[in-house]
Amino acid sequence: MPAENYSFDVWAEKKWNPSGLLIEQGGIYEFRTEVLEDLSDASIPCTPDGFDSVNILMTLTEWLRRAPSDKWFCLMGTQNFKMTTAFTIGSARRDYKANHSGELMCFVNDVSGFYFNNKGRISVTVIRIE
Ligand SMILES: [Ca+2]
Repeated sequence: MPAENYSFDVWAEKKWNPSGLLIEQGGIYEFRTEVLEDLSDASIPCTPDGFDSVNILMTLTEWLRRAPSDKWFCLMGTQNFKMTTAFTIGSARRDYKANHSGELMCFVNDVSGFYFNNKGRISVTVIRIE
């Protein structure tokens, strides 16, 4: 099967970034990222791998993150806006096997009401391996 290669942009301040790409259950996908505009959460510079809490307030609110066990600002994917399908992407991921079918949606991990102070843009490339 020829590799399918698809790119789209993710804005850090957007709670959802629809990709226009249908992910198929059982497919295996590789993700690559390139930061097009520097990423920051308020004054904290970061990467698509995310960052650990830098103060007690952040530590105490980790459980409020949309994906509580993933780092702040870690690049995440879901299908069709369903948080039950959420998976970690980060800066790169080689072998994501889709458990669901649906449109790929991406976001950087944050508390729902705190996207207003996010900056940056990431180009995400998705390659179907199998
Ligand atoms: Ca934020």
